[in-house]
Amino acid sequence: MNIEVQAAPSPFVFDASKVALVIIDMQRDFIEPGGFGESLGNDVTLLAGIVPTVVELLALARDGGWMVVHTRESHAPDLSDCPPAKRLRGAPEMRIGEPGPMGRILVRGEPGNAIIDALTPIAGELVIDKPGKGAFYATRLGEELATRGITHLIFAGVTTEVCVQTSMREANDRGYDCLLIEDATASYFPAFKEASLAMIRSQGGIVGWTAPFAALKREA
Ligand code: C5J
Repeated sequence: MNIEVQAAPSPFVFDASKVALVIIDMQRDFIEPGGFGESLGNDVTLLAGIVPTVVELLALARDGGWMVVHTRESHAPDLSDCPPAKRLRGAPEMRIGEPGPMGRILVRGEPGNAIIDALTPIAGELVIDKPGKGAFYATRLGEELATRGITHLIFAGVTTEVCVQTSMREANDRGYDCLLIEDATASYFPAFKEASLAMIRSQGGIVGWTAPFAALKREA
């Protein structure tokens, strides 16, 4: 069944049997007070503010029987998947693998690396641990989507201009039509979020489409 969403820069049309919801990095360390994100001086309420909308979006996807993908930005405990160029950024005590307020920073299995309780994946949903900002780099996501015949991706999560935008650009280059839900994504820097949304839908949708959750909910 085709669903047509009033999106920008034009309607986004998808077949519900060929769509996946991709929720990027809704992890405790980025979103919860007392986590790594806040320890860097960020206002995490900006990210926490989208949680109710992402919860509703996830419920809609589950009700519709869509494929659901959750990603986590994470590294192996021995950091073998973390290139020095990534590990050596920022203040030494705040680097990947160092002890953070919720366990070792961005290390798989640590408390802060978990997806927040409100969005805990359920059986049948795909969880992708990604060592990069993009969800396709060094992961099996491409193969998993191809196996299921997915052609369209609906994105949500954090942060808009980093892991969400990178993943959407990777997907766009791989031939997926991508819709970003405007009120289901956030940044610590609101101006960066707005710029990312504008960039994505510029020039006829050079990276993809954007729409508020209400526009999707009306049709799906
Ligand atoms: C994500 C980051 N998830 N901002 N990571 O966007 O470093």
